[in-house]
Amino acid sequence: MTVKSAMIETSQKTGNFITLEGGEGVGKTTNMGFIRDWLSERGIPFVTTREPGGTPVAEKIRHLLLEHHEEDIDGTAELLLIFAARAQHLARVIMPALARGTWVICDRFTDATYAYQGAGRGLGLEKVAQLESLVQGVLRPDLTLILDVDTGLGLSRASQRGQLDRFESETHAFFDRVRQTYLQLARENPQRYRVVDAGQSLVSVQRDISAALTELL
Ligand code: Z5A
Repeated sequence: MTVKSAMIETSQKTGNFITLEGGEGVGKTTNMGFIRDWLSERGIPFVTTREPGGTPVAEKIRHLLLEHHEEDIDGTAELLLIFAARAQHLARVIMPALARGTWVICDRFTDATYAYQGAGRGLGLEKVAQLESLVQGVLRPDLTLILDVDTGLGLSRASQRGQLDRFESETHAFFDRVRQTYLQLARENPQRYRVVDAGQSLVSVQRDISAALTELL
């Protein structure tokens, strides 16, 4: 595949593209179920998917990224693996769905790369922006829901799930940088992002998600 053919033809996009973001234990998986029900009740055609992953090949890259290795994974290698998985996911799942008018709800997307690799790993936001342009062209989500919770509370929710993967084993300071970067992205582009206080009760979180989705209709 040439670099040019990997670029996204956004002129073919008609469905809405919604991404769900946030640090550890913010409740993305829990609230994905709510979003599915919300769309089904309104008869809106949709697919749900996730990153890294979303296709068989991209899921293999996810496995490589999340598992522990004896050899340290270099930060730039990690960044490129994430965008390799994303290119595959865009070409095989996201763009075809949007082109046929299906909404795509994705558990994490490029904002996670800004937050985790750009800030968490300290690679810098500019490198992420360069790869974002290369892989996505001008495609950006129509709506990004950032589930925001105090870092300590998120980590304590996540820690109840047992064995920690390669990211979950990071420090509190790492996850603070992740959180602050998400909030910075939201401040810089308030049209696209909605920050939801994920420290509230689930009912209140879902009321806020519902309000943000309604704005898209
Ligand atoms: N990653 C990256 O580095 N760069 C990238 O570009 C991308 C990803 C795309 C995998 O992501 C890792 O990939 C991720 C970043 C990296 N690493 N980490 N760590 P993931 O999304 O699959 O993994 P995750 O972030 O760990 O998500 P998760 O494990 O699925 O957590 P969650 O979905 O946000 O939370 P949850 O499972 O729905 O909820 C956690 C618990 O809290 C659960 O017991 C709930 O019942 C409870 N909960 C949820 N909401 C509430 C409220 N409101 N009140 C009380 N309790 C609640």
